Amino acid sequence: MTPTITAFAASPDRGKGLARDMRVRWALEEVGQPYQVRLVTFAEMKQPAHVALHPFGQIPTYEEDGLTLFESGAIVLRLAEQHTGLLPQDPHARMRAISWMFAALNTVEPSIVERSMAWLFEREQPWYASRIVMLDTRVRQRLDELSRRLGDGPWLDGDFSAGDLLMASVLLRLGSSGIVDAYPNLAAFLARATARPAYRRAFAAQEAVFLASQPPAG
Ligand code: GTB
Repeated sequence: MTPTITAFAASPDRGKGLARDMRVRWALEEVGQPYQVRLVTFAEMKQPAHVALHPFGQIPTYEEDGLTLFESGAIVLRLAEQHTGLLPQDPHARMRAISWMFAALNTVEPSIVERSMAWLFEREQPWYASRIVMLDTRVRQRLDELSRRLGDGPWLDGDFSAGDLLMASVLLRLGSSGIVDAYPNLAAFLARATARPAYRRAFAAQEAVFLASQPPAG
């Protein structure tokens, strides 16, 4: 059965690939698994039919042969377990790659999300200028550590894995902040990750949703 994922009918990022369906699309493309997408509005996400799939009324969800999943990390893990290419076969290397998946989502992403939320919802506040300095410091602390560990390696631990996929997805959320550019090895890591054909296909697919929603030019 072809799996179905959910994604924003109108992503607030206007096709920049920052919403969390993008990492699932990318994983699907990496393993060569065709998929369908059901687009949902913000209102539909809060309706019982969607909440039955996702307890927090969010995207992405994943449905496949009677299995319903939420949480982008769990979905990527399912795909990586089910197919070859995203996790090493060696048991120790496999668990190290899974550690990087958790590190991306639990250790690196929270400070990046907090910074994005402040920029989105608090930038008109009088205290924003001092808060963003503090949030940037927290993000940089993680990037310092990550950059040190990555060193000159192409990927975080051996071959490209689901850990790299999630870490790159998380770092991409820093977007035009310029923060990643201060770390040449992390910038190169992102360039390598986003040059992968699977990433490009996933990006184009989610961007097409935004482009289709735009009125014809002229
Ligand atoms: N931990 C969950 C996961 O990893 O799957 C988090 C899921 C989540 O936050 N989903 C968001 C959502 O459904 C979309 S990705 N939000 C709607 C709601 O909560 O009502 C977060 C996101 C949204 C927009 C941008 N953007 O515009 O740049 C980036 C990321």
